[in-house]
Amino acid sequence: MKTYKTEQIRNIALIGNAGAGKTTLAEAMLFEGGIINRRGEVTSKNTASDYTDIEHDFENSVFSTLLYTEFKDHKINIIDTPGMKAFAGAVTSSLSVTDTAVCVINTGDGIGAGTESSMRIADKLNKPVIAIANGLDHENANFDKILEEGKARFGGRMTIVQYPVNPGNEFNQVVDVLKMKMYQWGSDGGEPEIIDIPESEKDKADELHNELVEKAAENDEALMELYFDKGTLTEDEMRQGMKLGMKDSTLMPVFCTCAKKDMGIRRLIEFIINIVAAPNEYPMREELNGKDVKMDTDSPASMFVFKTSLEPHIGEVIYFKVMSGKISEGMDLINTSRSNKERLSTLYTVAGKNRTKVSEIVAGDIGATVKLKETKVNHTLSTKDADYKFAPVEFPKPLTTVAIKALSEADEEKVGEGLHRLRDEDPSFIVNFSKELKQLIVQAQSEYHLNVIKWFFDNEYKIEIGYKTPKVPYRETITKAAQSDYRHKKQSGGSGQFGEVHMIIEPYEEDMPAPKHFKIDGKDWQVSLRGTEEHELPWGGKLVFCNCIVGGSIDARFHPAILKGIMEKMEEGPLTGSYARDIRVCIYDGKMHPVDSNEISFKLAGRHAFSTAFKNADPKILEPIYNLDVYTPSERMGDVMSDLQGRRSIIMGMGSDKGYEKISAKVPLKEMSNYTTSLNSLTGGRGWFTFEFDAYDKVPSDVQQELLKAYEEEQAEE
Ligand SMILES: Nc1nc2c(ncn2[C@@H]2O[C@H](COP(=O)(O)OP(=O)(O)O)[C@@H](O)[C@H]2O)c(=O)[nH]1
Ligand SMILES: [Mg+2]
Repeated sequence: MKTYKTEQIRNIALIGNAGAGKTTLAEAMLFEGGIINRRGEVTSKNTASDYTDIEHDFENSVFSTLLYTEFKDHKINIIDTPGMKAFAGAVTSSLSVTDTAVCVINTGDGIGAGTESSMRIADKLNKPVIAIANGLDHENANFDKILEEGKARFGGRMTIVQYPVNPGNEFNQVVDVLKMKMYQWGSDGGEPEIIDIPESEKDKADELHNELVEKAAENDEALMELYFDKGTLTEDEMRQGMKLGMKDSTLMPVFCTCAKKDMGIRRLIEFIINIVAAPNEYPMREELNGKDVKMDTDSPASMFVFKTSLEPHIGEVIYFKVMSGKISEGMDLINTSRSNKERLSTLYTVAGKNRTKVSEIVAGDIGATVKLKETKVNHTLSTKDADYKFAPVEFPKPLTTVAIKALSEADEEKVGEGLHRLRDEDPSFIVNFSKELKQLIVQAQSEYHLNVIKWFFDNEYKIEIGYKTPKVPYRETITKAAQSDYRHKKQSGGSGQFGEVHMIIEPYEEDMPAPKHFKIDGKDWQVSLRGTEEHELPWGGKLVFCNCIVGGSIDARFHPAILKGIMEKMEEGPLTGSYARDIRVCIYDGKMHPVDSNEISFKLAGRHAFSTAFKNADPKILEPIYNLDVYTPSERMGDVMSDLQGRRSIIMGMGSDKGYEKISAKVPLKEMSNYTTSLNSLTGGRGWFTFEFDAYDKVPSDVQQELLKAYEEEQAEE
């Protein structure tokens, strides 16, 4: 294969709804570039992209796929992304290493929720976008509707470069208002006939041409002046203006294709070569060691890993972008994220399932290697001296949480291993074992995302797993002061055990005054404070331990044991075994025995006294409350609202944001399970949300009763 210079490289990502035609478009682009010599079909499971078993089973892209095509002395790296919202992680990492998003829209269908979600990611990462109106041969292809919907959702930036003359089954003509020519294809697509715009289309073409010229000129004063002087712009001037408009997200040029019949592909490739700049013309990815990195071949070599995947017969394949210098076969680099050396024994340029060995990959280009020791997604490899470390891809936060379990206990360890392997490949889900809940927790983007994990366990690891709603990390606290004392006494043979502790406990609050006087059940108590220890609890909240002992009734050497006893009970709350928090304990009296008192005795006395006091202090269960921001199309607002009300939520605010209604609410975590699925079905997949832990709050008394009952039953079973 030819070696390319940085200036000859273009990096794009195909984004958009599942079924829009991205994988088919990629196939046509490879075919046009001569990379493959016949076009596969998604339905025949023989495309260059979508080549894995799971994608064949799901009949959908699940991963991002690296591909490339070659055209007129340029190499275009194409990353085909999966369209479903579940795979937002793959869209994010793909856009992070490419310079322009090519957003494919199915004109026989509609914009689609996956398109919107991918576009949100492209916008967040400030990527220029080219829109493709694909599937113009569909019987019901409706170009105008797509344009109208697109403008409503993505703003007025959608600007026609091409429009179809005869959308529908017979589709084969496009008017190009940049070139001011008509393109016409034979039934096999491929190379078009370029002809003059027929009289019947002239007025429309002129009008759209002027719109495009204005849009191209509006981002640059010099161009604007030229336009006023001459009344038009040359093709080159327009390109220059369009480039600027795309960079500023004020212009999203619209092209027309029928990917399935290879119509409009060649023109699209040419446009990409002309309008997408070389990778070194875009801002450099942030470097974390404060180095000034240049994307040129003279700089020290470095590469950034954006994807890994385990592939049959070849092992783990590591996909990377060369950030600086040249990577050559046999080179040793340092993984600066792990500080170990890695040898790049084999380098590939990749067209989906087809890999070609190359001896060198230059700055800006994207390739793959194998047999690295410890290199994972988001790692940087660089020369030792350069010591570059690029900012990691920020993967989307998971939105669905489940507990996962092997159906057979013997497989438990393997489940953990399998999950970690999958997680290495897809950092948009998170795995951890919760010591508190005693459950293995998986957080993913959606239920569909969880189906992918299940598929791997069923088909590759051959381990049966099950998902369950995870337990809620409740907390316990008290709402009034209570007093109790406890004597631990044991006489067994020789030396005995003796410890007696008297305490008052009360709810802890920030900045509360020092303890002095209590009134408990009509009785007055006075204490005098000697010392205070404040303990931040690992599970949130505080335990404040006040020494109010007078007359040395308990030696200071036993205080740590008393604290330990209390802490043990805090860790396993008296109500439901959940962590307790926000309590102030005053130890004000007790008794020792000259011989039998020891640490264990005081620990037990502390523990029991605390437990009794806790139960008398009007204890309450606390639940985690989350701040939720939901975005919904306005016509679904009512349904989304009433669903939220059914989830014990408190609406905090409402507003409009980019054509969406935004609802902010506080919702108990317990009510959030299955929210991704519910919101999807309420909004036809278009709604989305973000949520974040806010605080713990008391559960309503009916919920408390339910939880106490459930805990009792659970205890009885054990
Ligand atoms: N009629 C027609 N079908 C298309 C076109 N592009 C793709 N398809 C079909 O639409 C289906 C989904 O295409 P695919 O490329 O997998 O979409 P992706 O999910 O965006 O990757 C496949 O069956 C394709 O053959 C097109 O331009 N016209
Ligand atoms: Mg696809």
